[in-house]
Order: sequence, then structure tokens, then C-alpha cells
Amino acid sequence: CATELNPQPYSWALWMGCSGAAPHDKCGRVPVSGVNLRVPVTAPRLRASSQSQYGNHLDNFKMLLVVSSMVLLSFYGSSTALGTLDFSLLYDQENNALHCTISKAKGLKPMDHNGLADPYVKLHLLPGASKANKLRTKTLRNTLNPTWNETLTYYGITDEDMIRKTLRISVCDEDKFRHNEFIGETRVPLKKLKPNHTKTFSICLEKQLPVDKTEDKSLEERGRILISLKYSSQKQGLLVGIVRCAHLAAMDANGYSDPYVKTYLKPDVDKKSKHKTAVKKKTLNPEFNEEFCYEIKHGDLAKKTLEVTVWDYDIGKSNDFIGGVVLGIHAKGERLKHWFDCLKNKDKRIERWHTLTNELPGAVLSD
Ligand SMILES: [Ca+2]
Ligand SMILES: [Ca+2]
Ligand SMILES: [Ca+2]
Repeated sequence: CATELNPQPYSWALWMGCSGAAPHDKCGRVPVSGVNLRVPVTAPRLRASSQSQYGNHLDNFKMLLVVSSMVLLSFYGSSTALGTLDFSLLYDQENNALHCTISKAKGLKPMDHNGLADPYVKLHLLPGASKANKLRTKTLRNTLNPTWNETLTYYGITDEDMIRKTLRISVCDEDKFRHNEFIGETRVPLKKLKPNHTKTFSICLEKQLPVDKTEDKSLEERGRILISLKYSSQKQGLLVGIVRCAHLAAMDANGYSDPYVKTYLKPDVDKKSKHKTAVKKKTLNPEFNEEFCYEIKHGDLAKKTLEVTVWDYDIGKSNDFIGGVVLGIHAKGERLKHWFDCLKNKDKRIERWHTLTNELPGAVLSD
């Protein structure tokens, strides 16, 4: 391609365009030993008028090549040699599950003195990064080309999550005596996925991306809860089912919680609406399968809100609040829709996943 150069536009873009055959892999890396500057062998065809002008152009061109190659080396040599990652994602809509299969990484950046690393992959759902929504693979020792073939699953993923959330996948190096080190990451907005359709990715890891400043930090996710609602005309009441929770935040030093769930139907004038499930010991994914009945006329239900909170039972000190959710006509999104669908469909049991957050607007929390 060098012979086709015109003397005037010796620009960066032209050089880049011309360097299509230059050695670089799909991550844009230029192997240091293989840097091959394509200085034109044949003189460019010139319309220029004088020999001295031509000489100047050639000097400028050589200078530009040298500068370009230095820029290229420092840019690609350091920043993108982080490695590649292969994974696939599947949103199982019916079961509200997001399956993330981490296959393998290649050419990871060496992180340890022996020129190798001990890589593992960490997943986060953004916004709302917290311990509760973090999943990780096992660590593979002393390798830059790890094969995990591990499937990590998020349960309780709603269609709303699929529109709103981004999956952050990062590769880190485990260290015994120091903090684990970040190697590289990638982010997938979940709206890119079609329900029930596996999508395969093969990406180049990037440097840590800045956290989105618009992210709402006031509400932190603390896990998910599967709730069923049914207005029973036979019992003249609302049946609230606490089915199970997933990915709860750990509130004990052992990395687990001892969760139980409380429900209130508010306003609660005679303080009789409290119901409590049993405590499940040492788990972040408890199954409760308990149902409570609130006797209430169907017509009065629209004015009420259902407050559901999850707690960690502790011995010898007050229990820790894990997270909660409020359903009612003043709620938003899935929380409003679930309540509305229940009011509209008498005698039909409607089960939905909800996100638990660290705060409940307008609620006074007491254990
Ligand atoms: Ca290490
Ligand atoms: Ca605790
Ligand atoms: Ca506890």
C-alpha cells in the first residue's frame, strides 16, 4: 500500500488505513518484536513541483512514522495487552434466571513474579453493586490462559432488570498475602440479550471503566425475593406468599445471614398486621414457602400497601435489617404492576420477583 501514498496528506489516518496488513491481533496489540514500519520502498508518486519540496515531504513522512510508532507502542503495548475473554449469556425468562457461562481467557497480563497469574472471574449487576449481587468463579493457579467452563446464575432477574441493568464481568488475580489485583473487565447492557437465546461473546478485556456517575447510590441492592399475591374471594382476604429469597446480603462474620421475612399491611391502625416466617439458618438463598392471610374487603385493598422486609436473626444483639420492598399503588415499576395485577385478577395467584433495597422510602423500620 505504501506505493499509493500521495505526498500531501501524510496523516495519521492515512498511515493507519495503510497499515491494514501490519501485525496486530484482534485486540489491536502490536507484538513488540514484530513492529514493522512500512516505510515506502518506491517513492510516492508526486505532483509536487520541486526536488527540495519532495525531500521535505519525505523527511516529514519519516518523522511522522517514528512518532506514530512510538505512540502505537506506548498505547497498545501497555493498555490493551490485558487478554481476551470468552463467555456466553442466557436469560431464561420463564424462570427469571440469568445464566452466565464463563468459558476461558487467553493471553492474560502477567500479574505475579513468576510471570503468571491466578485468575478468577467476578460478576456484578450494575447499578446497585454490592456484595449481594456478586458472583465469582473458582480461581485457577499459575496460568495466563485459564479455562473455567463454569456457569454462574443470577436468580430472580425480572424483565425490568433486563432493560435497566448492566452485567460487569471482571477478571482478577488472586494473591495469598496481598489484595487481589484487577486485570481487566467488560460490561454488557442486558438489553442486548434476547430472552431464551444464548449469546456468545469473545471480547478484549479493558482497563477499569469509570463508574457511571448517574448511578443512584442512595439505594443499595440487598438481594431478591419471590412473593406471591392472591385475593381470595372465598376467604375474603389477601394471601401473601413468601416463597424464597436469592443473593441476600451477608450480615454475619461467617459470610452468611440467618434470614427471616416480616410482612405488614399498612396503614396498620390496630397493629395486627405483622406476620413473620421461620428463621432459616446460615444461608443467602433461603426457601420459606409460607403464606399469610390478611382479612380485608377487596374494595379496601387499593388503599393499602404491603411492606415486606428481610432480617438477619442474631443471638445476643438486635437483628440486622437486610433489605425490603413495598408493594402498593404508590410504588413504581414491577412493585406497582404486581399489586395492580393482584387487585385486577381476583382468585388468581400471581408470583413475582422483587429487588430488596437497603432503604424503604417512608417506612419506619423496627424489628
Ligand atoms: Ca497471584
Ligand atoms: Ca448479623
Ligand atoms: Ca445472624
